[in-house]
Amino acid sequence: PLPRDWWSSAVVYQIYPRSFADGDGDGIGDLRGVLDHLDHLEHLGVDVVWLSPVYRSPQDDNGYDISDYQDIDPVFGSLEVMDELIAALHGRGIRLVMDLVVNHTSDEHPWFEDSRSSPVSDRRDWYWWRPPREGHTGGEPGAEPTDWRSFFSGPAWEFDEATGEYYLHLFSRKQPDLNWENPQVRESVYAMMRWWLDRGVDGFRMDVINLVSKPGTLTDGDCFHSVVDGPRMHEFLAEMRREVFADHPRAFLTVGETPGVDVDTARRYTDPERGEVDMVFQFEHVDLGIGAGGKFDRVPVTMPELRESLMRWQTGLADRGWNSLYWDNHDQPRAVSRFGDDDPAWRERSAKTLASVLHTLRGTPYVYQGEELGMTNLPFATLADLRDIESLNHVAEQEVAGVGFEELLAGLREVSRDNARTPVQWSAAPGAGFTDGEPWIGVNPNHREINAEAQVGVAGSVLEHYRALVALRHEHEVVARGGITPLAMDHPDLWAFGRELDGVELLTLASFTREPLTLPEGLLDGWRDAAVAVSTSTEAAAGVQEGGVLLGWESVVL
Ligand code: ISL
Repeated sequence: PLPRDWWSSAVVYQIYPRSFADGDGDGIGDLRGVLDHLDHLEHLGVDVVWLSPVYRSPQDDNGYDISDYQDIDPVFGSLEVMDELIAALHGRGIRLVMDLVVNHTSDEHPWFEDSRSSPVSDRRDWYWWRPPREGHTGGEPGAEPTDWRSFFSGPAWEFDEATGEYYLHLFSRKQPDLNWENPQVRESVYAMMRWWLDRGVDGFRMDVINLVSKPGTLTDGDCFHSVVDGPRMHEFLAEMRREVFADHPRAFLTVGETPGVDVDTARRYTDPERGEVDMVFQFEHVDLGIGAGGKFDRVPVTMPELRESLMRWQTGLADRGWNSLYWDNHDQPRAVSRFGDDDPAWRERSAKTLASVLHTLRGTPYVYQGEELGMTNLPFATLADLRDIESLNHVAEQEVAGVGFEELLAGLREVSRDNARTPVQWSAAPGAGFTDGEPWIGVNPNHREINAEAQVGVAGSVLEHYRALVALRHEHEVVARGGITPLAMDHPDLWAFGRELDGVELLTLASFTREPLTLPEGLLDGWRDAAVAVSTSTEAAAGVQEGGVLLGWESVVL
């Protein structure tokens, strides 16, 4: 049987199915498309697939709005194809983690339809219904129960004419928030989770799970800070662990998506002795560039700021709890465009170096589809290029405020979630081998150079570098379990750290600049004859070992 903490030596690969591969020619990725590309996953060597939502959904937020948790949306396939996928992955020794979206449902979920039907419905209390603000008429501006703003622009409350009350939606108006105070809600969620475990899935990635415990009374103020890491959060997670996972004969992986979480809270969420979740996705490093005007108002981030943040999480969770490690996902810009250098001269080197750092840190690394190919952001040009509800709502809201699209373009290009959602580039063919039809979102024109076909088995490719790093983790326990020592933390361009386990040591040296850099004195003492575990190139390894120099954007793991 698997040890309970099997995930500490695992690498997880995230599939955003809509953009992964289209198996039926309708221009939208689907489960058949995933089944068609299992060789790619096996070649890469990943242990786990995290599948973004494929449940039945009106697709207002690409499946993060679920109308039936126990069915597959026809756009992606069917329960039969899902069973086929689970079996096929297991046949290759790959586990499957489903996305669990239970902070909210779709407004088209029967639970919400029932809740909405009448103030005395049995399920009225399953969601957050509130009367208009005192002295106001429902539906008029300012009549919302609180002044909260939704994540996707506009008020977090939607007025329902039929019953004269508002419902809460932290995300789109088609994503009403479930009321976790009601034990029936929690029991229904747990029952649904058990149903999926019995079907063979190996765990869950829990969407915005740290927003489910709302405060006792809802009052004016910043919405996010009012609801994040709420009063009953630890209680709910411990209850879920007991009700769903604890007595199960199989071992699972649970990862909570927890925006805004700090190190101390994350330690509590992931402390094995408390029995809550195995690890969380923290947001500090991806929230660094946010300006005073919100997500799309960008401020520059330096490498030392990025390093300080991630290394603080490394040491903060060194003795208790566990880190998940990620550069990007379906909500974030492409890693190489954001943290590396996507100029054609530096793209491959910097993509590989980002991987060298992430995959030799302590924690469970996550690879977002296409990251292993060095895929880049797309320079969106017109409104018609965008698909994401967050971006589109932002543009609409700003337009009302008199801000034109041209002014918003730089921010959108930098951080629109659509950057991560362009189709995976399988080949140089039109449609990038993603689809034979008309893709639902534009293919990046650089698929002619950047694609899987051009990289599989090609020494020095970004893909083969990822493959080497995955293998390193499997072969050397120090990568998975070793302690971590930050090094040269005052260097402006060098990211360095050591790992150690039972006398086996590892040294990661990574350059975050185009210029060659001279390694600080003493750093290589005792390391000059060490074996090269992984490097971005043989020149890079030679430069370090013979000259004490790290070439531009290269990295070496000794
Ligand atoms: O994407 C973000 C920043 O622009 C986050 O605020 C994001 O909305 C937040 O991390 C929650 O994300 C998750 O829940 C959302 C869904 O849209 C995202 O795709 C999902 O990852 C609502 O279900």
